[in-house]
Amino acid sequence: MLSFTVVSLFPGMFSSPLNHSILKKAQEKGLISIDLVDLRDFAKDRHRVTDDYPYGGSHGMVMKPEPLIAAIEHVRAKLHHPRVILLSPRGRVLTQPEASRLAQEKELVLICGRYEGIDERVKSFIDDEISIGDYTLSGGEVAAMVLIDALARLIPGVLGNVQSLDEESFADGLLEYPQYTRPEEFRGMRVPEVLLSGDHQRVRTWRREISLKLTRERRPDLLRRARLTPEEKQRFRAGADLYLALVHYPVVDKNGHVVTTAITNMDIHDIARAARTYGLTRFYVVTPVKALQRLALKIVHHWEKGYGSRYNETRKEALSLVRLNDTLDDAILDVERLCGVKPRLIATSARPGAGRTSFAVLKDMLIREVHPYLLLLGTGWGLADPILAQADYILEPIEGDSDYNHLSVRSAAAIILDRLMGKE
Ligand code: 9D3
Repeated sequence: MLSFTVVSLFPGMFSSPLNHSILKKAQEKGLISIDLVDLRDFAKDRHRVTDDYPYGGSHGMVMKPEPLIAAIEHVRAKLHHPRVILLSPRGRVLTQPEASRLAQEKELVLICGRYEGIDERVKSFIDDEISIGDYTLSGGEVAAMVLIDALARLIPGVLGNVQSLDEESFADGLLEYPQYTRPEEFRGMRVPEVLLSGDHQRVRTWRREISLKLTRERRPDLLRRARLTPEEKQRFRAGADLYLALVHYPVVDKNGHVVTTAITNMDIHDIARAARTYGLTRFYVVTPVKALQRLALKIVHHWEKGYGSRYNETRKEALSLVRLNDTLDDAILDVERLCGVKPRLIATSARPGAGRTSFAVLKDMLIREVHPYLLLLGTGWGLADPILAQADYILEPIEGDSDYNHLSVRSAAAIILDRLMGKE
């Protein structure tokens, strides 16, 4: 039995979500209980005020401490050893492991804030602060409902025996495989043959494979923490931390002037195939020129969705890594969105210079550090100075034993990827 006590200015918001389906049944079965406490009842002044202007001035209002503390003390006195949680954008972000831990508790008190925040002194009366993610809500109520829902389904008996399955699929940390039900054919789309085969081993293998691919593509951050077999690690985890960007602006021409270069078909194809070969999951093509973006999209679309996808499956697999971006910052943001942290930038340059990082040192970092890196390749005569200045590392140049040093960006990409990600 897990008892929730919710303190809120809007207890009425909870009635509908808590009185349907699983949460309703869980309460009926006595597996969870939810008590709603109206914060307004603890505002003891004549006008029952719960908010006030912020000291120091700013927009919006702040929740006064007195009613909140009165409510917390009231519910603490009625319970045994509750854990008092404030729902707050500043809290630890709720995850499945965090939900599992909290579901072990017997009594949870959930404090829902409103307005622009609560008086800081209330924090010393609470045990924990939880957020449900990096976006802004209007108050803690919806977050409290999310928390209740996530915890309730972990209480034995709430889901019946499907429970174990639910935990299992999250426990290995992968995204779920696609599901189908009848009919076998819907508007020309057939249920994959393997699911009709009755061969359970084949079904398991197929589902696992799709989960792994989907996770690599959409949530590489999960993949790094997922439980994989050694063989799966080899195939899916290697290289998940290196990303590649081919920059068409700002780069320099042979006179050192900053220019925008044109996209070339062959660069996109060859570098995408190299990226896929070395286990990368994204290849960003950066150009501010919309017409060139459209051209590149046409190429990618032909091979991904059009005739080319049927003509050449492996080409399709490589080009699925390609993403088009207006600016390098957009590519950086996309890596950050995927991984949860900003990538470190590795610039490349054909010119030697002070403070260049060697391939050996960088390779070592890539193996050791659980952190994304974005490798920047310049077209034309190379990346412009502002980008070199922005980079965390500048890779040493590739040099042959000659006085000629004019590799194409495609060749350089392949050599760099092999030196950083290739098997010995
Ligand atoms: C000016 C800064 N704002 C913080 C992002 C002020 C602010 C906005 C909205 C403070 C609180 C709120 C209300 N949000 C919650 O109470 C809340 C919340 C959320 O907004 N996002 C994710 N999880 C949560 S848990 C509680």
